[in-house]
This record gives sequence, C-alpha cells and structure tokens, in this order.
Amino acid sequence: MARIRLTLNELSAGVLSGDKAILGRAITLVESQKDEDRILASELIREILPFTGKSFRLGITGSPGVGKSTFIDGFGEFLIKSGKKLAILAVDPTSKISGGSILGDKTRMEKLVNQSNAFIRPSPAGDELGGVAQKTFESILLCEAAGYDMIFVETVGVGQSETSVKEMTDFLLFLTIAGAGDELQGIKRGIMEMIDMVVINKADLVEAESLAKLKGNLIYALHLFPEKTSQCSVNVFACSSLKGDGFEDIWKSILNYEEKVKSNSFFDNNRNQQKVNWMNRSLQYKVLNFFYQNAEFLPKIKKYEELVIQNSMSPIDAANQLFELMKFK
Ligand SMILES: Nc1nc2c(ncn2[C@@H]2O[C@H](COP(=O)(O)OP(=O)(O)OP(=O)(O)O)[C@@H](O)[C@H]2O)c(=O)[nH]1
Ligand SMILES: [Mg+2]
Repeated sequence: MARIRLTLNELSAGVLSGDKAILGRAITLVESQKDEDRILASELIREILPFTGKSFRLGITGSPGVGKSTFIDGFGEFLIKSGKKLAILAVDPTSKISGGSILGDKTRMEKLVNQSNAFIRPSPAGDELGGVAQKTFESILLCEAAGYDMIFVETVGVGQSETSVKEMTDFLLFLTIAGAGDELQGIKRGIMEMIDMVVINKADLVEAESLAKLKGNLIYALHLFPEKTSQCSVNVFACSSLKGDGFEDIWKSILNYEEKVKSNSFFDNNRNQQKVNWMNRSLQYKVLNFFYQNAEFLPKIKKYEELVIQNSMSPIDAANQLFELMKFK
C-alpha cells in the first residue's frame, strides 16, 4: 500500500521535532530520483537549512572486516552515554556491485539499534557514487536539523568513497588492524594525507609489544607528511571495539581537535569550502546529466562516436564540435 505523501510542513515540522520516522522518510525523499520528489526535497532542505551545521561530522573508513561496524556500535554507545545524540549514515560504493550495503543490516549494531538517541540509516542503493554522496550530504543536514549533534559517516575504503566522505565531514578516522604485517602498505596512497586519526582495532588480539611497534611505525610514517592545514597532528590509538577498550583516549583526542580547529578557524574555513565544493559538484552533475540524458543530443553524440571510431575526426575535434552544438541550447 502506498504511503500517504507528507506535505512540506509535515516533513519539516517532523524533522525539526526529532521524529525518527519522519526523518527516515525525509531522507528517502532526498534520495529519490523522481522529479516531483526532488522539488519537494529542495524545499525541505531550504526550510531546515537554518537549523543545520551544529554537529560534529566524523567520517570512518577502513578495509572490509577491520571492524568499522563493531567500532561504531561500541564507540557510539560510549558517546551516547556521555550525552550525545548520534546519527549514522553511510556512503557505500560497493552496494551497486554486491547488491548488499554497509549498515544494511541494522542488527549488526546491536548496542545502538534500540537506543533512543541513535539513528541508523542504511546506505542508499544504486546510482553512481557522485549522486549517492550528494544525497548523503543532504541527509547530514536533515539529521542535524533533527537534533543529532554527532554524525558518523561510514565508508568502505575502496575507490573514491573516502574522498567523498572527507569532503562532507570535519574529521576522518582511519580504522586498521594489527598483525597483517603490511599495515603501512595497507594504507593506500593518498589516504595518509586525508586522515585525521588512525585507530588500530582488535588490539585484544595482539601482544602489547607488537602493538607498540606498529604504533611507532605508524607515527613515524605519518610524521613524514607535511603539516596539515588544520595544524593538528595525526594521532594513533589502539582499541578493542569488541571489549570497549580505548574509547576514552580516542574521544579526548577528537575533542582536542575540535577545540583547536574551532579556535584557529580551520573548522569554519573547511566547512565553507565544502559547501562551495558541493555547489560546484551539483552543478557539474546537472550539466553532465543535461548533456548525456538529453534525447536530442544523444543521437548526435553517437554520430560523433562513429566518426571518431572511423578516424574521420579526432576525439578532441569531435568533443569541440559537440560542445559548440550544445552550448547555446
Ligand atoms: N577480537 C576482536 N574482533 C573484532 C573487533 N572488532 C570487530 N571484530 C570482529 O571482526 C569482524 C568484522 O567486524 P565488522 O565490524 O563487521 O567489520 P567491518 O569493518 O564493518 O566490515 P565490513 O562492513 O564488511 O567492511 C566481526 O567478526 C567482529 O566481531 C575487536 O576489537 N576485537
Ligand atoms: Mg561494516
């Protein structure tokens, strides 16, 4: 049975009052591809925009199986106990391929699933990453308007997803494990520059000595990078998400970071830059869709593809001519 469509007023009042069911429906709305939903979604975002921005946005990334879900469950419970309202979202580049999705099974977060101060949202399925990421950004805004002051955005460390999560959060936490022997190589190129903290999970499975050695290696490796614009160093911690050991130090360090970046104005500058980036990315997305989903242009693109294949025209010339054709539409 189709559900009755909520009005703009019902949606915004529901979100602002912290109604979880309505927040869920509002997120479904911003995730929708339908034109009429996009219009309502834009109106809703406009309504709630003045009530956004007052959370700390924390990205969590790491290879499959390192314990991200378990960490979020344990650390999330720790934060809720200290008075936080926590929303958990996901950017999942693998859902399209695997058909599954991270956070797909809420029961994996046993501690959080029944907490009144936790909101867990499975990752949006389908669509390409750019679109999904943009919707997650809007979902963050909705959660903030609903009163969540801590937002976790989880992603599996593959592909472009870390970059997307970095661009919508205030802090990127990289979760890894000891014992694989190649932890340093395990941190992909490019990731080191992005992360704000490394947490070695499953510390309960490793000898203290090898843990200390790994920590030292990581600190040394991180030390080789130039100072971050945030002026904060990247700290390394160990924890056991299963046993709940180590959360206290991680939290203290995040609080220190927050205090520092708010006083040196990196926090605001970064958020401003992110907003501008999202505007430009949305525009690029629209421009691309305008060209590539346009019934009038598609046959022309096909025609030029043929010319390029037959060597009758260089790819650059073809692109230039197509652009000229489309430019004044
Ligand atoms: N011993 C131990 N096991 C852990 C710890 N954290 C997670 N695990 C186990 O590691 C396995 C994977 O944990 P998940 O939390 O599902 O890992 P994930 O990173 O979310 O995995 P994906 O969602 O598949 O990327 C599970 O069997 C957990 O019980 C820990 O601190 N200690
Ligand atoms: Mg997981």
